[in-house]
Amino acid sequence: MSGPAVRLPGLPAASRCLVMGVVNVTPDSFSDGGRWFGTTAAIAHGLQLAAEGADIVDVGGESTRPGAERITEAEELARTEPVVTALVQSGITVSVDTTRAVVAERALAVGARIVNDVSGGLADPAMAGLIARTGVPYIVVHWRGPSATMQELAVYEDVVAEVRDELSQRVAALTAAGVRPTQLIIDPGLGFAKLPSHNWALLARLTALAALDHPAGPFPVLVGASRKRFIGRLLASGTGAPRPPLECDDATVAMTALAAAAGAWCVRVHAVPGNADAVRVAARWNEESVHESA
Ligand code: PMM
Repeated sequence: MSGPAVRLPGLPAASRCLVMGVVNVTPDSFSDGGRWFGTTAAIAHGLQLAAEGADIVDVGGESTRPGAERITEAEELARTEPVVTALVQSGITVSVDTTRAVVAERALAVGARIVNDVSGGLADPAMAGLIARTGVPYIVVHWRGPSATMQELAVYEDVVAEVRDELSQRVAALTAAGVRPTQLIIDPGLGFAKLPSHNWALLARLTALAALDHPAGPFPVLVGASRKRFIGRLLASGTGAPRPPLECDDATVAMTALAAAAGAWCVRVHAVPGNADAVRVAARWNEESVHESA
């Protein structure tokens, strides 16, 4: 992987894996059950995540849980824009989690610095042009289709090779539209058209994935494992009941330590403090491994 030291346009150079805190301005997200739905609650939560050590706060207005139906563009704008505006005004580095170019454009206009697109540009043909024009860092997530039907698309012969090929195709399409490779961060899209076994295979091969099939690789990698269902399944009780998402934060910290030690650029998490500690532990650990191999 290119590791955390990578430079992205408009962002300070990082000496360790970054922590992205999540603000879902939605009534129905799987990971936090709609606790931050409403402008005031969402802003307060974003401020808290930053105070706890989040380097970036990711603001999203549309739930991507499996089976979720889409909301209108107007609704998504009404949910995200005031929250992005307030967090930017407080000096926070904000990313906007959206698949719609219009929502991304409005967020950038009020000061968001990163676009996080779980469809990797596939959901909205206008997204590539916006990213090329604005030059901002863009998170390209592996995606095969909308949330309503994505689990039917979780069919792979070799998940690592296929995700790598499909992300390589997205990077080729984006650069053909004028996006510079230095703007791009890639993301395996854990849980997006993936079964638990697919997610684990991808996590174990992050370095292979980061190279992609592209001359500009390796790319910085973002890992979004926090509170996801496959962690809950791993930690299921004796009766087979999955561990609820809000009880998966300790396991998320373990995933963060492993991802950061493997060279991830950023982890996207719901609870910041433990993960902020984990990235520091991994950075110190890796520093020593560099000395050892020198
Ligand atoms: N997962 C969710 C939403 N946005 N963005 C990126 N880059 N990577 C992810 O894995 C990702 C994402 C799923 O929703 P959640 O907010 O409930 O975890």
